[in-house]
Amino acid sequence: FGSAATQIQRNPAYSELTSDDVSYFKSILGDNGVIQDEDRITVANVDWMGKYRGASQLLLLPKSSVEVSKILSYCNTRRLAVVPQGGNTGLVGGSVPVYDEVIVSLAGMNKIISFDNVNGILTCEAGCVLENLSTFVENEGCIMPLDLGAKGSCHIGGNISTNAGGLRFIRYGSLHGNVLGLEAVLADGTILDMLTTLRKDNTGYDLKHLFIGSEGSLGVVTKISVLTPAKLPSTNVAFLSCNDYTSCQKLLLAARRNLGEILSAFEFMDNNCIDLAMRHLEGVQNPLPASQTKFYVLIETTGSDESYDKTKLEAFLLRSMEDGLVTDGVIAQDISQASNFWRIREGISEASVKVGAVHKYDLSIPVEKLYDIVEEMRSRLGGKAEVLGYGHLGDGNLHLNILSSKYDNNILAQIEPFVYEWTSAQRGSISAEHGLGLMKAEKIHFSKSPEAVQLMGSIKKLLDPNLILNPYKVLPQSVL
Ligand code: FAD
Ligand code: 2HG
Ligand code: ZN
Repeated sequence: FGSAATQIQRNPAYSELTSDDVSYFKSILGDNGVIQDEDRITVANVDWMGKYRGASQLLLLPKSSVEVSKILSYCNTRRLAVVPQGGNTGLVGGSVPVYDEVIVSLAGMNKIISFDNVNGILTCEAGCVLENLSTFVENEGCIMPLDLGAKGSCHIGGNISTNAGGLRFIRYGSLHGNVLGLEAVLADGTILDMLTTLRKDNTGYDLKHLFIGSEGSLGVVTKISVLTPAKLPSTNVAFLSCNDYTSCQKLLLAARRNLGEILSAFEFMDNNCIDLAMRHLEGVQNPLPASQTKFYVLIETTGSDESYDKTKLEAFLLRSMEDGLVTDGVIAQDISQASNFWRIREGISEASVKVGAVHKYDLSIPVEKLYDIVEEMRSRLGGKAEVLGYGHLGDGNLHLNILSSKYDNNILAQIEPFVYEWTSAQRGSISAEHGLGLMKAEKIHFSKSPEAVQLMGSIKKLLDPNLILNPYKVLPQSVL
């Protein structure tokens, strides 16, 4: 399993599932909430990339926070390990069992609870699919503060548990800012109600933040309330080519200065990404087929005045061409062209898994240095694997994808620990937005001090003393 390969042994402190356990779960969830069907279990045991595979025999589908509470309280007493699962689109092996952990899926908790359209505050259960929430709030004149390629499957609870970034981060910022409140169930079954809908609330420690980005290791998120910005009437998308990485950086600076308040996305990809997308994504067209450049940038603007926004974007592009930052470019003339541009950018992940084996690194690196690691990796691997660089340039977040036809330990040995050491030397982050999961639990020290990791271990042990929640993930075994 490539970088998924873990040397971690099953923790013998965990009990093995018995038929009495299954009977208990049936007594609280009914037969429909207790899944043992092999096909359904197999799907839930394997991650989106087909790279991480667990051996769970049980998938539970609670319908309420009380049911989640009963499940966890029982598992805690019995010492049955649990994996909380949302849409199972995570990219670090966090959402699937490592061994025989019970999978607790939030898919059955998908109700919208309320929408305050004066303040744009949505309250819903954690298992709502992001795209369904987007459709719902758009009908109310708002948008979700985050958007990502996995929107059709990922849950808002999964987004919060990974603190997902995505394509709107540059405009609306992190979920730490947009999530107003949440409800979480602790390992012992305590239901922690922090489901406020207040913009300002400085009463004591803001505990909800512990659950944002903790990847199911501290509790199961069951309900959330989130700010939804107003849906603005004018959106424009441009697809541009740049000859070199320095031009991409200069273009970003120019976009921040000149597009200012209407800039809503600034994404970049190298030409290897475009080649890959053209090879593997059905129905997409290269927006700039004649340009033989190394880099492509997708810029989106969102504002309230169609003609003002368009004029502003056109003037920006003209100036960028005159200044030599952009060699070619096109502004989408209709929705289908705009979605073609986005399909290319959002489809890179999907295309990457079609090659066979993929190693994904999700790095925060100062923008000036961000592409150096892609070039260094290419020269290290010397053609043994395909190296792609793309990501959320506006947020300093690189997605480095290394593709080969099958997993090969020699390739992996060329990549790791080099990629982590390099990132650490730049004081970057080895997990910008995807989390640590199983893949990087033992690598956390590349981005966090020993003291910080120790404190994380203490928090984990305080909230989950029997370590039943998402074992082997997020934190190194040494601090538990
Ligand atoms: P899962 O994959 O099911 O779980 C992820 C983690 O959260 C696991 O550790 C799991 O145990 C935990 N978890 C899930 N639900 C809960 C819950 N209710 N309570 C407690 N813990 C829970 N990520 C980005 O940040 N930005 C992107 O742009 C982006 N684009 C993507 C595009 C594609 C095509 C794909 C496949 C993935 C992408 N991702 C991206 C990664 C992934 O989609 C996100 O991490 C997403 O937030 C995961 O949500 P999920 O519901 O699928 O969670
Ligand atoms: C994206 O920005 C996602 O497309 C996925 O975060 C990145 O697949 C990846 O490496
Ligand atoms: Zn991303």
